[in-house]
Amino acid sequence: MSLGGPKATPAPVRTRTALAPADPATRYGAIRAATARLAAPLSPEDATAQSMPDASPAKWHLAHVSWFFETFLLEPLLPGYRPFDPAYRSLFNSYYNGVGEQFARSQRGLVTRPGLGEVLAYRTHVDAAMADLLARPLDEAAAALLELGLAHEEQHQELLLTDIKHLLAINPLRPSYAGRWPLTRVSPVPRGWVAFPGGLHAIGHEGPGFAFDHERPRHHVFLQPFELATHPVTNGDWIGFIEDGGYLRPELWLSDGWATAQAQGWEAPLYWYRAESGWRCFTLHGDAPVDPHAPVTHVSFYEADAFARWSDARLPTEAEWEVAAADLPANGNFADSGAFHPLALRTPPHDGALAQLFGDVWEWTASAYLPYPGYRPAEGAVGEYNGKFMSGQMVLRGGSCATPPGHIRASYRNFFPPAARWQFSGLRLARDLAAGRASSEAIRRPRFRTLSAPPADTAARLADGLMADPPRIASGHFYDPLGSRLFEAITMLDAYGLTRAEAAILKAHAPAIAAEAQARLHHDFQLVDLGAGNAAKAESLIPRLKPSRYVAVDISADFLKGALDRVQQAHPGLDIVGLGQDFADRFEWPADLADRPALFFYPGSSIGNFTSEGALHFLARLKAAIPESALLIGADLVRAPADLVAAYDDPAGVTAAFNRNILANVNRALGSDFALQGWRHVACYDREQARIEMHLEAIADTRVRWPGGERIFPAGTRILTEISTKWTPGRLTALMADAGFGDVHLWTDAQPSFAVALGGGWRGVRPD
Ligand code: AVI
Repeated sequence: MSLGGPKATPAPVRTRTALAPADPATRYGAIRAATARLAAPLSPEDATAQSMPDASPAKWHLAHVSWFFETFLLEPLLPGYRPFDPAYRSLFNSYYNGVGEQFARSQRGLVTRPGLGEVLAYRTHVDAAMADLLARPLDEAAAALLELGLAHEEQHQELLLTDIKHLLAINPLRPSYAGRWPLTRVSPVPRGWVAFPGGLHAIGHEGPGFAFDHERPRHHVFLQPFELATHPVTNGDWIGFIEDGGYLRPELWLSDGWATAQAQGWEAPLYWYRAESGWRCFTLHGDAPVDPHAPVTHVSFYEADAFARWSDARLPTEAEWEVAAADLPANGNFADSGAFHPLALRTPPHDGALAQLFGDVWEWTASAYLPYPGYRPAEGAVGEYNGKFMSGQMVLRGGSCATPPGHIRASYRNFFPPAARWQFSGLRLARDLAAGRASSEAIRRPRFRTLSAPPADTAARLADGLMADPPRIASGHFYDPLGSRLFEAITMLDAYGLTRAEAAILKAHAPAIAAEAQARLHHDFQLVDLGAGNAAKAESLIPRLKPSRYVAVDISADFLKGALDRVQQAHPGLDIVGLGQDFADRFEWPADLADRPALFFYPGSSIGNFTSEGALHFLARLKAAIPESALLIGADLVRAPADLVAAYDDPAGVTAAFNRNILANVNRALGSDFALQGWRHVACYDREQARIEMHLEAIADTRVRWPGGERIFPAGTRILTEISTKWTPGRLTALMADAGFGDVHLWTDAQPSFAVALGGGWRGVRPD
């Protein structure tokens, strides 16, 4: 079998190399003492119970590793050795048919005698005899068996931790195995990609030093060019998967995985639960919040595979993983850190480097656990160690926070069935790289997702609006594909100068705006384009602002696809996300995208389409979603009413068509029977409220029906479809400050007809 476990010293060390090679007796003593330290916090009751057939009681682990030395070294090699208790030969035999009978694995927790004290005495007995044996010269075969026994004990150290975690997690008191681990804030590190060339590579163990039989022989594999993510998938990434219905969408899953997820009711990693304050989980330090920046763990191969598909990526093969790891020191967060939990990456890896390859979490690979070409199990019963498990299991690489330091190496192969979740198992993404491409930058693709309001809710709210006095339709319903095209046409009308005025300001003041934005944000920030449409406005900003991520938000992710492909071509290294969301109606921000400060970009005076309370509420929600954010906003200014009305009532009738199209969208969403030609477009200016109002006026008495309701609109009845507030610099500045985007800097055109304002960021929240 394959696995690892820790040496429990409490210092929070992040790098540790292998135990220095020492004489066999010293090495034996150190590893046995490490096991005893790991078991020390456990009561006899803790050590006896078994939580499931896959997990063994700590007492059994303590005894079985001693049994291994007794059976394979002491009995055959130490003259006169007397077993501690001959009955232990089958009681603590795990799966070695060559040794004889085995006690049922699923009933190990029912063995109350021998008690923990007797098992510890058994260990002492074996240690004394091993001291005798190790005082004599060992031949090569005996030395190899000793190394195997030590590696075996280290594997059970890891199992002892994962099995006790599974047991304690069942207890509603959520007891802690070890004292609390201090939670520290880290700066999130964005995922990057590291490219590897295709061609012939060698993998497998060769040369001196211990390795399990299944790591041999070293052999050649042919790989296509590929790239690996700089670090493992994080909890924040995983929350994004959950929120996007990852556990509810069979198309993301392998058939067996989907069946298992359904049968076992998976909706999050093992040990997670949803609390009012957010996701929490059970750790070896007891109950804790899920750290969004730490690697996700306790996911099965099936979940890892579904996540990779959702991410438009895949799991690496074990050969790809080993090629990437081959020259790296096996340092990381192993069991000696005392964390017993994966930790967030603190600093970004330098260019071209992979982080957290060793330690933290075992990384599932896409590779089935199979023999390497030319593999031969060892002779005798120890030949049962690995080879007979080469069916129905998947390979994991890299070790975990429960693996003892020095136990792991680049060629190390761990394996578990694809549904197993109780190990510290996570994943790192991989992608194919087109031949000849030197880096991933060239083939990055935008990612898309949709956060939609439940349709029943939408219909109910539409019906309420139609029954209200005066009746109204929320202006979000303008923007189906035709509505978006009509709006684009509006922006080109002579009378509608707003879009051009804004573009001119953004262009004329681009260096100053970029300097202001950069002064207010961490160098690693995301540009969040609210109402991105064709992304043209953001495209002019990106080269100057240099965000690390561009998130385009619009009512439908589908509208964004063409535009974002174009932006990606122009900026191959940029992380691009298209988010479909009616954000003006209900703004939500995915947790995995809250990993870095944001510059919210809300151009086009769309803020005017809210009521004044609505505008404040919306901007305040942006601020609350990402407190370290800044806001770059465009606002149409108050000017002569006749000019304003002309902008919303063009002689060509484009705005009228745009307005009437809302009825077609309502018919689709509500199932109503509005006849579009029965309604007249009206635009007027309310001086008191400084706002344009658009209405649709019934030309004649009109009855409109929808499932569950109807209303007669007498001729002349107006349905309010949009308000478009006009601003003064003072009112805009006050709104921004009230929402938390203070310290406002404002630019206008000469007339002035339009203002672009920037507020917030760390300068905006600094106390004066
Ligand atoms: C999207 N929004 C800012 C436009 C506006 O001017 O209020 C919508 C619009 N309605 C008619 N023309 C343009």
